[in-house]
Amino acid sequence: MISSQTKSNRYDFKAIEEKWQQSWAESEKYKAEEDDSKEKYYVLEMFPYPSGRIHMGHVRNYSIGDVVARYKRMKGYNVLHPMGWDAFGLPAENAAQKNNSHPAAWTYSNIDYMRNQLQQLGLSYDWGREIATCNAKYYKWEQILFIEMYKRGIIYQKTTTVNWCDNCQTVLANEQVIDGLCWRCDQAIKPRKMNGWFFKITDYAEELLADLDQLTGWPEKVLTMQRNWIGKSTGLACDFQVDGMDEKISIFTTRPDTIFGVTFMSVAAEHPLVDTLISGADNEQEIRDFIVEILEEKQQQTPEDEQVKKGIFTGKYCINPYNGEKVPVFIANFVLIEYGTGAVMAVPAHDERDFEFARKYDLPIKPVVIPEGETLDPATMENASTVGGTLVNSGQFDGVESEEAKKKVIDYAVQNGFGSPHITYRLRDWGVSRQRYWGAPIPMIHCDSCGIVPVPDEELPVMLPEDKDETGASCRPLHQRPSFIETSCPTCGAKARRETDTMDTFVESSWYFARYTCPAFTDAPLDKEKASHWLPVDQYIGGVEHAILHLLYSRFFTKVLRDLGYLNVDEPFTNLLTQGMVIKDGAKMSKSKGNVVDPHDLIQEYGADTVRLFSLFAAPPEKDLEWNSQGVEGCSRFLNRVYRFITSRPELKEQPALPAELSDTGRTLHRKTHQTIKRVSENIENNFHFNTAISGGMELFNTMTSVTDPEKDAQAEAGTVFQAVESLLILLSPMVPHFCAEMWQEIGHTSLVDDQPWPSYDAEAAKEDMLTIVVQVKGKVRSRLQVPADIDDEAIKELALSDANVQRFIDGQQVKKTIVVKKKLVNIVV
Ligand code: ANZ
Ligand code: ZN
Repeated sequence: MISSQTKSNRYDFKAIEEKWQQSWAESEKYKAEEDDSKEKYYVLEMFPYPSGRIHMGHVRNYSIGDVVARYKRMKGYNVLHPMGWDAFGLPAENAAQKNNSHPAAWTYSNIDYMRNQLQQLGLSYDWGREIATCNAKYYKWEQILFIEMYKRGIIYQKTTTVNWCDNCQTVLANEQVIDGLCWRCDQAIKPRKMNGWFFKITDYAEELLADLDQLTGWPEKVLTMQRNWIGKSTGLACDFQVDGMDEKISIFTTRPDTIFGVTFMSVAAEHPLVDTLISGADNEQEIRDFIVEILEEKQQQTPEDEQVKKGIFTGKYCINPYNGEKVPVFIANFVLIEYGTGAVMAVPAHDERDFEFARKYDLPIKPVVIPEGETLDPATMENASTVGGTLVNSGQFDGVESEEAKKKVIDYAVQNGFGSPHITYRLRDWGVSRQRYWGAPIPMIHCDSCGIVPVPDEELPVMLPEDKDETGASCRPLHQRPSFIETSCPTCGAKARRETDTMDTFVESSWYFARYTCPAFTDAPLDKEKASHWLPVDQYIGGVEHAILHLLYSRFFTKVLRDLGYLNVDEPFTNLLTQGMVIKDGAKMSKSKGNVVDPHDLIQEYGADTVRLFSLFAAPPEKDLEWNSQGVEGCSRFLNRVYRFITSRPELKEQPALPAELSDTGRTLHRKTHQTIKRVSENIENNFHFNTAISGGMELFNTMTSVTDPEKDAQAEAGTVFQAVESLLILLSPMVPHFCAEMWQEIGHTSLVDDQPWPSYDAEAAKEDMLTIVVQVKGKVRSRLQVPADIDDEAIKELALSDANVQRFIDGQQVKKTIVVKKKLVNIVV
């Protein structure tokens, strides 16, 4: 690809990078310690799953984080920048099965390999704080937290219908079911009833929602996604008596103003009253078959699927408590059991789904809210009318406006004791049980007489059995290992069974950022003093694919940890940067698409600094980065040019001083230097636009080469050049740290570029020179313009013609000619 000649022309990045990596490691350069004399800054990138080797997405994410860390250090902050491994999960089991090895062996060897790769990138981590979540030293504390949460009532067990994949022998989260198939193996999933452990995240729904308002450093789109996921709705919960039965159906509605328009009732197939409602019906079997049918369809479809609405009459009626009307009760496929009360008062005139349903089954449509200036005729309506208006056919509420009516209708239910204001969240409790091997064991014991008993503290951690199981297989799930299961009850001593579920791996990633503050602490999950010192994370950086669950769970855990007394913050991440994807040929780089560029090869060929530079230069962090091999070449060429510039000027080693009086050429460079300091600082500080910061550095370098061009007469003084080189190295050192460290010493410094304070610019020096231009009309001086020295003739002409005084003297006459005498004079002929 590259001829040996151009290759030999390159600086020896390998030697330089190894030298500095070793030096940083030996001196523990990036070790973080609490230090109250400096302001703390905690920058964190989402930790990787140790899949085997790093990919370009990692390079990008970690390069961005490293620039922030290095920049903040130079700005005088005490920076915490840790790294670790999200090390539990299914791929390790699959790999172990395939290679007949153990998930631990596979995982730890991947970690070793990837740590080495990250070190080759020169990332400034405090490696002393490294965490691997599969290590019992980590998950022991997670088990302790689990028990504390259980004792506080934040964790409970319940039976639910789960998505079960027979092939993977595991429960899948809804997000892991794609078109009814397992995301991993593409087999059809089946519903299955199981007992599982749940975190009561819904207890925190309101706080999780309200506190989003304080996250002003998060992208708006992520806040919106979080809000929608929590999905708060306010309205009325009220009871409809079942006609002729001693049963009530509770509904939840966000449109109490439409209550007089109810013409039927829809309940979910799983609704607990269904059985009672239909038993004894003439067509009971038909109804039961229908229920089975829609339940099966439900399993196959994802929430986004548009489904054909269908239902069946139960044979029963219920009574609208507001007007005493009897309406038929249907079982309908679009009513969700998980939401609200699992039953919906149907108002076809004002709800789209109900409208469709009513047309299909020929049910009455009764408009009760009339938008201003409209009439609604049920016979001809083609859609529901979903906007507000004035109430009609609504008894004592006639004439009231929708918003007002909502309140009045709710008040009426409260006064008469059949309903109350109600808030519903879309958010569900977090099911954390997994039936896999490679996860943190849930530290509970089941005793026939004592029920659920937490494993006593002194017996923690409940270690994941590392040996092969009875069958010789190394990663069978715990429920298939009798020797793990059998235990005795900590309370009564009788024979008991260990819980065999392991935790969702999202649990580990929900609090690792806190454990980084005290990774070696052995008394408790967290050292409150240290955690309080460092948290919240000032800048969190990661992929937008984690915008919902990981961030929501981390926020939830932060609040729980606060309530358990471990933390004194409400939110974990003050600022969030979601970086775009790395794409090639129009698609996200991925193994399955076969468009992967391996950073390992790039590092070998160009060096880590070039790879970092490219990933920072090719796009601003929040945008997608399009892979481009010329871009990498360009970055490599740039560094090589800077290298040759510096190394071919031995006079720089003398560290010449800035002359007291600058020549014109010198001033040009001096000005560019200060403009660049300003530009790079602002681009980093305001929005992390490293790409424009880097082009600023490149421009400065171009000016450096042009003002030292031996072909030209005027050359900048050595002192100005020296100052420009110094600034360039400092400004670029967060991005290309090895290169700048080496070049810094190349220009005679014994200090480290890392230890240089971030430069501030001199506003006076950065100012463009101004020129005074005389403007003449018909040969008489009529105005003087102040313009920047580098202005072009066209711009001067425009300025002159639009000048108020000049306009006055042109006085509406036609301008025949405008003559510009370079940088001196404009003559206007009319
Ligand atoms: C009557 C009504 C009339 C409704 C009307 C809407 C418009 P959001 O805003 O998303 O919270 N609903 C309630 N529980 C449901 C369930 N388990 N499955 C499916 N739909 C359910 O939606 C609240 C509305 O969704 C509720 O208000 C209810 O329909 C329906 F003109 O009640 B509404
Ligand atoms: Zn017991």
